[in-house]
Amino acid sequence: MIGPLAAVAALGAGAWYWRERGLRRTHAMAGGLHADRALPHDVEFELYHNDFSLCSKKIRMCLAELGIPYASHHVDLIETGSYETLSRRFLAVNPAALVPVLVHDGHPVYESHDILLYAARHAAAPGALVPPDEPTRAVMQQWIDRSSLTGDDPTQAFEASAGNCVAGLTVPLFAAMIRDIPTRRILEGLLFHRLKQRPLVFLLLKAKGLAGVPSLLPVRKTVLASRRHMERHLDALAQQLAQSGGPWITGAQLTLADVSWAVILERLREADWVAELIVPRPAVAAYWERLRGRPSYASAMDDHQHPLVRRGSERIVAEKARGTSFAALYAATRA
Ligand SMILES: N[C@@H](CCC(=O)N[C@@H](CS)C(=O)NCC(=O)O)C(=O)O
Repeated sequence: MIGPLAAVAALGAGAWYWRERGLRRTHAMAGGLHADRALPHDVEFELYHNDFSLCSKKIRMCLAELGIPYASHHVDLIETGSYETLSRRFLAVNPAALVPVLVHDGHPVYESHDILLYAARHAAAPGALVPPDEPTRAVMQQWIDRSSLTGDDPTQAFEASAGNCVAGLTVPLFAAMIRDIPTRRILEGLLFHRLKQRPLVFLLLKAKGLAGVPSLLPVRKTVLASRRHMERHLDALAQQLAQSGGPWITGAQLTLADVSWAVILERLREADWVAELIVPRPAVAAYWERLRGRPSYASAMDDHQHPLVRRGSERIVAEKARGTSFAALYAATRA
């Protein structure tokens, strides 16, 4: 009797999976406004975002600086609880299953670096966050690009992008946070995520735990390589601040480039890299202090502290204090 029952259950599960897979198909979406897509909306601007997500923080800070009010839709990532990005409801908003998404008058705008420029163009105060002259705008763009999280595999472009390095430097925080997430929720990612490598890494980090991160050789190499390249990006940032005369990246005006770098420095704080990467660079430390003094930083970052991120940061501090190979990973500068 068990045989036929098991066969019926397996058939049912298979049928469910094929149906869901069809309904939850994901694919990459080009950045910018998609005027051809219409979404339900209540107000002019709506933001789909996540408390922890780097790119979401960037857009929250940008909208706060521009004084653009928006309706907020928090969407969970696996790190904050579940793959809500893979739900049918969210895939209708973004078939790429990524946050953030800005919706303007019912039309979605994808890719955070494009959203920044789009939002600045639609701000009530003309010229806010964007320099008036073309050469300075080009410098701003160069620093936005250097801070962007690009490509399906961030580990492929450490040289070009500090945003991608941040993904590598966040690995300890991922490991610390994923401890609180049930395995079955990560498995949902294996079934439906476009990039299976991501849920696989989370499963591995969950199995090994925070203390086990240094024993995962490819992961250790990724952390150390991202750290090495981040040092170079931060040195370049210090140089740029000296060259522009500050207090901001392009000079006297706070721009979209500063908003993009604020979230990188904030993530270094969350993953407890401040002593290793920021403190040794007084110009960067002072720049970060100036950014932290902006009300927009408080509303985009401090007011969105997720309890799982806070707990994850505390676990990293505690593990470093134990002086194990995990502490050595933070102290090491070479693979
Ligand atoms: N290039 C995209 C990257 C967006 C992105 O990777 N978003 C992350 C959060 S920061 C995400 O939604 N991840 C969900 C997942 O990979 O499962 C942008 O700048 O908007």
